[in-house]
Order: sequence, then C-alpha cells, then structure tokens
Amino acid sequence: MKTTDLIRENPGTWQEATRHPFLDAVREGTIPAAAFDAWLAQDYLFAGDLLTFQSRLLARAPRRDGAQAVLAGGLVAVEAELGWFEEKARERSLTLDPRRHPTTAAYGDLLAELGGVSYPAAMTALWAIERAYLEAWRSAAPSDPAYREFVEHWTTLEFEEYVAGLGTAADSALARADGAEIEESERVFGELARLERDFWEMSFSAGGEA
Ligand code: HMH
Repeated sequence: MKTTDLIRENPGTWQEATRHPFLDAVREGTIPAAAFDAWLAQDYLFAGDLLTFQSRLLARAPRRDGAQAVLAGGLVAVEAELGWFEEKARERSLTLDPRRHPTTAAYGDLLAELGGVSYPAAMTALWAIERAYLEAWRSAAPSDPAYREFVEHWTTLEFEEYVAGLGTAADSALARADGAEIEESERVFGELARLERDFWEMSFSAGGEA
C-alpha cells in the first residue's frame, strides 16, 4: 500500500477533510471574522501539538529516503509557523490564549496517541495532515485579497515539495511495513481525515454563534 492509495480508497472521507464551506467562504471573502479568528486561534493550539508530535517522530526516523532531513526541515517550519500565527494574531488584535475547543483537544489527543503507534503509521499520519492542508487551502484559491496570505501560506511550491518529501518518507516506511502496521496506518488515516473535517466544522460554526 502507498500513501496515494489511502486517498483513492477513501474518496468520501478525504473530500470531507479537504472541502468545506469555510474554505469556500475564504475564497469568496464572505467568511465571518469570528469564524476566521476562531480557526486562527485553534489552529495555533494545534500547531503547538503538532510540533510536539513532529519532534517525537524525528527522534525515531531512519536515515533512509530522506526521512530525517524532511522531518528536521518540517520541525523548523512549524516552529516558524507558530511565530507567524503570533504575528497574524497581533495584526488582527486577537489574543492567542483561547479555551481549547473539544475538537482541538480531540485532535491533540490523537497526535499524542501517534507517539505510540508504529513508525509507518505515524509517518503516514504526518503526511496526511499536511497533504490535507495543501488540498484544503488550494480549494480556497484564488482567495479574496483579505485572506490571500493565508491561502498562499499552504499553497506555495515550497509547501508542495515538503508534502511530496513526506510522501516519499511515508511510502518508504509503508513498503517495509507488516500487515498490522498497514492496518494501523489505515485506521489512523481515517481518524485524521475525520478530525480535519471536524476542525473546519468547528471553525465555521464559531462564526454562526458570533
Ligand atoms: C487542523 N491540520 C490542521 N491544521 C494545520 N495547521 C495543518 C493540518 C497543517 O499543518
């Protein structure tokens, strides 16, 4: 099994993870500020959890197929991203100490659990997390100017190449995985895709309550 098989074999789940009215509204410029700010604040918390997960993954990554290189680069990138979120929050006069929404907490729990799954499943999970964002933000392009820099952040060639590098490392791990590890990778992929969908849903419904 390869990473791309996971997407091909779960088209509905993947579609829900990467297409959402939230992203359509970003593209159209009609996203309520409360929804966008809710997304920003919760994604900042998510990125902090992601940094922890990525550090642990790097610690057990093999030399082969550039896994350490792509993960070390990703670690630097996600730390820089935390700084970028802080800057964007300042520009929007937003404080970044929100209560952790249950969906963000559930996603954080899954990321923590990924510390205990096999290396192929954890590597596949990181690829899926980033690939989902690449596709999701692509669906928001070309964005209304108000949100263009956010769309551009996850649709650059550099980010696309990072996701491809993660895919190479994940495919290399999956090629060596046994049956139980493949099954675990499939389970984790499904859980991640559902949480990606829930994350958009959480952000979008925050706009409705405002
Ligand atoms: C919810 N998924 C979510 N947030 C992100 N920033 C990414 C994926 C990509 O890093």
